[in-house]
Amino acid sequence: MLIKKNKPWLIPEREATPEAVYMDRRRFLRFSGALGLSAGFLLTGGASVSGFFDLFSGGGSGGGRPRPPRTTPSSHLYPARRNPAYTLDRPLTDEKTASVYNNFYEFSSRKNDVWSLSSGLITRPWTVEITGLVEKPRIYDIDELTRLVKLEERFYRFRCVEAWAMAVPWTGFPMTELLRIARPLSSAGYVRMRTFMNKDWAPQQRLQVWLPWPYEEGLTMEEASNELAFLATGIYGHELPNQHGAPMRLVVPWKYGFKSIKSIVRIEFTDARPKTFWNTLAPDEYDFTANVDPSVPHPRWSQAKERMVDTGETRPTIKYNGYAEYVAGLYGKR
Ligand SMILES: Nc1nc2c(c(=O)[nH]1)N[C@H]1C(S)=C(S)[C@@H](COP(=O)(O)O)O[C@H]1N2
Ligand SMILES: [Mo]
Repeated sequence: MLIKKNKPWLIPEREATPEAVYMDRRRFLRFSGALGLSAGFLLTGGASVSGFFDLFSGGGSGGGRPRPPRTTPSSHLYPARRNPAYTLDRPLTDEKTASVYNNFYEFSSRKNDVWSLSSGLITRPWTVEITGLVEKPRIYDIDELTRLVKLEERFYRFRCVEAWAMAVPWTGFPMTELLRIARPLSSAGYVRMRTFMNKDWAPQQRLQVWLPWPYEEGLTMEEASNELAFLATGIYGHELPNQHGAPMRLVVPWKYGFKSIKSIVRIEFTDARPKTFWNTLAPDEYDFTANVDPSVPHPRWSQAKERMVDTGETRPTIKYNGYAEYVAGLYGKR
């Protein structure tokens, strides 16, 4: 058949620039299954596979497409079983919109530039250090860590402090699983999480020297122990693409998006409240707790409403982003 004879996946590197390529992994897997291609072929990863898919997608060189997730030793874990306990009152956000509208200041402060500029992030090998006040401090390889847990898919609302919102199918595991593995001591009051520091990958860590790199975020132990706190390794049924915080990021859906730190390299249990990136920069605008609350305006704008990023539809903001039944108890009567 034509496809095999012409080996279209062997297209020249220059025709498979990350910027030009978008791979819908599910569709690709269907095609590869039909062609009898093996996991070994998939593991060759990168440009050749993407280029191959491109020929079927009708996509190709029309810029402005997100970079595909690379194939990794954990790719076969996707799509994971969906946990039906977490449902939504709104349709899922269109993947193409979500993947080109990102906050990831290490790469750019312009949302629609992040997906292309984050191609410099190298996510294998990748280690996550568990340290501080724990019984089992250890450095885990990311693929080792995901094998110690059971990945699941959850649909969550997501609300940025800038008043835009999404509805996202994340794949990952609850933070409580990490606590089970690490066994924090009773003296631990907080979890501090840190993003990579690498000026070769992330131009803004080199250029914006006044920012408090590396990006750090934190939760109280009570918050980290809540069933909603989630460590995401995937999105839309495949691994996280770089712009969403590969290979692992936090998702705390009752808090403003800046709490949901991306590309985590270190998780430390501590007895002191951690200094965090946005809170250090502008404490009056971004507080440590940062729970979604329509009645507390940002100093420069209202939080009463939110705008869905794909449809532009406006909805009223809901306290705790709609998750009061899970988390209101953490905060008493506030
Ligand atoms: N390391 C790091 N994590 C980060 C950010 C960042 O700039 N750097 N931005 C935060 C903000 S403000 C938001 S709204 C979300 C955006 O996540 P998304 O791009 O996957 O939608 O990531 C959060 N995590
Ligand atoms: Mo945000």
